Amino acid sequence: MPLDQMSFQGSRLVDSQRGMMDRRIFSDEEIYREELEKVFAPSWLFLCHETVIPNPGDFFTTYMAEDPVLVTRDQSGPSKGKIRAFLNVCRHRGNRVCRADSGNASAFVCAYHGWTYGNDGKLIAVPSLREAYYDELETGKWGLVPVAKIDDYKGMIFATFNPDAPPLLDYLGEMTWYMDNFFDRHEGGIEMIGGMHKWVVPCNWKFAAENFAGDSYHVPWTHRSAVDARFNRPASEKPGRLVSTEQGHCILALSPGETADPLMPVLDTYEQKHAGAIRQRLGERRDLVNPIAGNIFPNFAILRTGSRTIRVWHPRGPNQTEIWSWAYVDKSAPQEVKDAIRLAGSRGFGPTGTFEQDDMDNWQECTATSRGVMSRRIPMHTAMGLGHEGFDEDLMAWASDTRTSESNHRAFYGRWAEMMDA
Ligand code: UNU
Ligand code: FES
Ligand code: FE
Repeated sequence: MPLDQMSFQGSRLVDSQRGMMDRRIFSDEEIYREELEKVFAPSWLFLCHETVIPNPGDFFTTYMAEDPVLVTRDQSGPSKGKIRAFLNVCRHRGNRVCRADSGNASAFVCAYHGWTYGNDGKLIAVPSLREAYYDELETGKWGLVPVAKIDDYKGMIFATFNPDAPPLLDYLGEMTWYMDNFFDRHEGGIEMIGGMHKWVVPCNWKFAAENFAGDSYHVPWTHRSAVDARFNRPASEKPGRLVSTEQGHCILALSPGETADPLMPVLDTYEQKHAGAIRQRLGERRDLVNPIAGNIFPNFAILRTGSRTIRVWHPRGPNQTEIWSWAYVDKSAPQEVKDAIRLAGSRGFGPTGTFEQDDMDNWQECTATSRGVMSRRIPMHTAMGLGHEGFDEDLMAWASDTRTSESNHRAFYGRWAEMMDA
């Protein structure tokens, strides 16, 4: 049955006032295509942390939604060290130019016919330029296509293909303080642990995003077996908060002093030792909330419980998500703390992790059931805590009374609907 045009409107699909949602947004191909255009293309998207490409000439390949992207650092000249990003698409027949995950290179040679690009994106060599193109190809016009804007917030590199996008700092808005709770707790910030995990899950990307945005509710239930096996401590008793900003960014916070770290004494000792200094660095708001998870709209998630991980939910059709996940550590942490976090990261939130498996199983079934003609007609219930939330002047954001709420789900889908309507 074809959908009528009106039903594409985000506000028809998502009723964030009543907390009801149309489940076709998780399975419909047309809605998915619209989402790539209206949600992903206008947004700032996360590329990588600067420590992934520390040296001149370093590169990293990723995706912005379905578009392959090459991130480079200028090798020499006055702009040495400058970070750029391009569509990783050959201007000739459209082959994906750089196939390596990361490395160091002064030029990129297309595997198909050999068009060659400098790491500043310029087209610098074309086989048979004279014999076949009669020297008439305007090579200056056929460099790799750069992103419209690229910037970083404390080493987290973002880019957008939208020339009209607001500056990154405005796009992140109040979320920067919440991000500092993950990435700027100590002098020197963070660094990535080398290597990363990539895996494909048969789920819609929004199930992963809403979970990290604020699904505190699932933790004691979905992850009960992992807690029983003492991979993690039981959920804390204190209420916590869910926090969301007008741009659709979301944070799940415990109450101050609470921890959701795995049962590893070395981590407890480290966190206790630095709690005072962190409070001083981050300021008074730390007395109100202790952020542990979040989703930067649309598809960049951060977590500091169980492990320290950041991840991108790359959409791959309505029914598939490619998860790219890194572990990170405070740069200044002692080696034994870094080792503990690496271990906790793969054990809990790697693709075979005790927590990750529980989550993926649920997300894929939520996705699969939204394909049934009958089952997709049932609205999705997103009404937990309605009316027990509001703008909080101290938190500078919309916040629920307790963290067991769906106020962040409503904020995330509310923003999604707003962009689909634009
Ligand atoms: O288990 C999770 N995916 C999770 C845990 C998400 C957010 C907060 C805590
Ligand atoms: Fe939440 Fe069933 S109890 S999906
Ligand atoms: Fe989970």
